[in-house]
Amino acid sequence: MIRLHHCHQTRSMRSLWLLYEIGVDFELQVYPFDKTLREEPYRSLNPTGRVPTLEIDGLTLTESGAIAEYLCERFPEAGLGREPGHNERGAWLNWIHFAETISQHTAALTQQHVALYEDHMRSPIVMQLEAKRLAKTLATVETGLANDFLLSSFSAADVGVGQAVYMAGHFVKLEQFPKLSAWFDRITARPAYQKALPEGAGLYAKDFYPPWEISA
Ligand SMILES: N[C@@H](CCC(=O)N[C@@H](CS)C(=O)NCC(=O)O)C(=O)O
Repeated sequence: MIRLHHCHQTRSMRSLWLLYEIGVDFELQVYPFDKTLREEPYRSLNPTGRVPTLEIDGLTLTESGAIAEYLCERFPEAGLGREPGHNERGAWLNWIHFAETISQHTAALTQQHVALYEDHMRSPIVMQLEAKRLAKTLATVETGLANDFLLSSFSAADVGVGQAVYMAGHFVKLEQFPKLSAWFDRITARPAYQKALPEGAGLYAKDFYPPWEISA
């Protein structure tokens, strides 16, 4: 049994997209992005109260990078991993975990723009700084894109970084990065990505949150 615990438009979308790419059967448990994650029964499963959580092979995995590595090793026939000894192994691992470098800034911006809903709680300086630092991570993707994909062919690295860029696009305009934008359009046209999108409301009420604005 494989069971993914998921909230729409969060890092667990990375694991969901990857499971759809692999094409394996799994159960999906969707939660609202609220205190439900910090209460029972979810708290017993993931005491930190975060998503994703993946139950697989009697294990409980709670880190999206570890989940990507585990799933690619467990289902090598999907061809989305790069096994030890492969000439792209190091680059694959680095991109898988670079998704988190992107997402730490998106998480800070989500806290500022979405979670802290009263203006006096927010900091324009933090918003601007985090948006600049987020843009810098996207510039790294822009320069790292030598091919149609992050590596010589589509892999879990595109899923992890692609999902991080999807969230980042709520705070930084992607159009300023032409190679990244073309790659993002390419990978998000995939049916597995489309299936991982929320049907209704997700975490973000708006498509874009300008960093310099405090809402009225
Ligand atoms: N390093 C973890 C981070 C997981 C994480 O922080 N997820 C966020 C959603 S994007 C979350 O569940 N936040 C809930 C909270 O902070 O209360 C991973 O990559 O899976």
